[in-house]
Amino acid sequence: MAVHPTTDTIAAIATAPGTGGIGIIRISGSNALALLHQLFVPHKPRTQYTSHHLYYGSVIGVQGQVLDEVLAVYMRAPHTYTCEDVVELHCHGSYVVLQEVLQAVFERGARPADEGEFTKRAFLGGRIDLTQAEAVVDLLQAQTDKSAQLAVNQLQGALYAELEEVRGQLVQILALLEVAIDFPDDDVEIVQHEQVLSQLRGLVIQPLEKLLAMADQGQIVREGIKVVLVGQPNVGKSSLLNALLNEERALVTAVPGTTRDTIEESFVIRGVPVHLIDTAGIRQHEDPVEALGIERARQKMEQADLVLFLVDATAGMGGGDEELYQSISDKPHVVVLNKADLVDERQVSNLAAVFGGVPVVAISAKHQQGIDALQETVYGCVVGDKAELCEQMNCAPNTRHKAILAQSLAACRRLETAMMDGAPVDLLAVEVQSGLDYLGDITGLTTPDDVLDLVFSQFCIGK
Ligand SMILES: Nc1nc2c(ncn2[C@@H]2O[C@H](COP(=O)(O)OP(=O)(O)OP(=O)(O)O)[C@@H](O)[C@H]2O)c(=O)[nH]1
Ligand SMILES: [Mg+2]
Repeated sequence: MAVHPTTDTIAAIATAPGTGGIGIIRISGSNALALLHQLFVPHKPRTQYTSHHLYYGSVIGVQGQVLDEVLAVYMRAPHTYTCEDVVELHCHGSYVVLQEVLQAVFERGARPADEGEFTKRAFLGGRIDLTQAEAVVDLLQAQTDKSAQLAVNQLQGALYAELEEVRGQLVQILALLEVAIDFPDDDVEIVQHEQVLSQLRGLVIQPLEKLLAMADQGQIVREGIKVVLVGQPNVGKSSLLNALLNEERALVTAVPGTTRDTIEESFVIRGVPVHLIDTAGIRQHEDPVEALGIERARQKMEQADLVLFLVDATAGMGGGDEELYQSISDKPHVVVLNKADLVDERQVSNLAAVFGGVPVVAISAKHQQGIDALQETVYGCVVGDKAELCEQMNCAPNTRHKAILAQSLAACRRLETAMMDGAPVDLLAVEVQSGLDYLGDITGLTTPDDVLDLVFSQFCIGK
């Protein structure tokens, strides 16, 4: 990201690229109002604009030509997105018009905004903390209701509040330790040794562990999981893809070797995006095209978060199945016994018994039977024993937060051990301070500039 003064006036198209009903140019900085006066001719002549009111009029180019008819709004600092004076021009949503209007703004002295610069100014202005700024990116990229909800909660300060709670506890512990350092001879027994330890465990270490678990679940909710359908030709992989998507997406025929290339589609199970990949049936084959498809299937198997291993229940585990199963059995997997409509229950349970301990679901992809149960099993594999956490989670720490949370937790665990070992008080204070500093890095209190640049470079221009 380029280094620019944070005080000059910036402008960008704030709406998505492409043609829309309207497109918005956003201008922020101390010159915004002056620019409005130069650029905009209101329909009813006026010399002043009331903050947060819309005005109808025209935007004019430097030669006085009308570029567009717009609605303009001036928002006076500090009650704006950036905490600075902001002007927005609601233009017609043509890319050409927006570019012309933006150019006219630049010609009057504003400069192009960097990625995320509006949000960065909101952060630097103290309106939001760094976790709230990051939530803006999550919100823009959310793929499901659930991930959007988590991002909104975080935008409203849910993660910040949790971190502040932990920070508050650490500050209290530090204060107690400092009393002991400052008055070593007094009877200020580090007294509340047991009490401090239990405060540390219950109100610092446990909440940090919970936040870390939320980061893992949050990543799943945000990014989803890769599920690969694997099996011999004709076991019904493409039929299952169609059943899960509820549409005839892949070709299904009775000819083994129908699917050659991989087919990727996404759907959602209980708020978790599932990226589902149908592959070529795996067998020894001479056909060079099919062989390429099989090679690709093996690559996808390697990258899978979860493999659905399909077996044709009418054929049972043949030689080819055994070998293929060996190759996926060390990955997280679910065994799917397909074509259960053609066999009786005893055959199903005999076959299921072969896979002791592994989740097995009997389905009929063709007749849409057992699909809900399969979805529940997949969800169970994804969330593991964290189902409750996943349901109650109110925010989702990202990978950056996760790495720092882990360091803060490590410092707190060192503190716990040092306290149990009766280490000197000043040493304990060092660990508390280190735990505190890490938390400050998450919220932006003490975050170095290069990390800030990295965070804001993930934004689009105009946000
Ligand atoms: N009776 C029954 N037939 C099924 C079921 N699932 C799939 N079939 C049939 O089995 C045949 C193969 O199905 P596909 O879905 O094409 O199988 P595939 O595993 O994708 O096969 P390849 O792409 O060749 O590897 C088709 O004739 C399907 O109609 C099922 O649950 N019950
Ligand atoms: Mg197929």
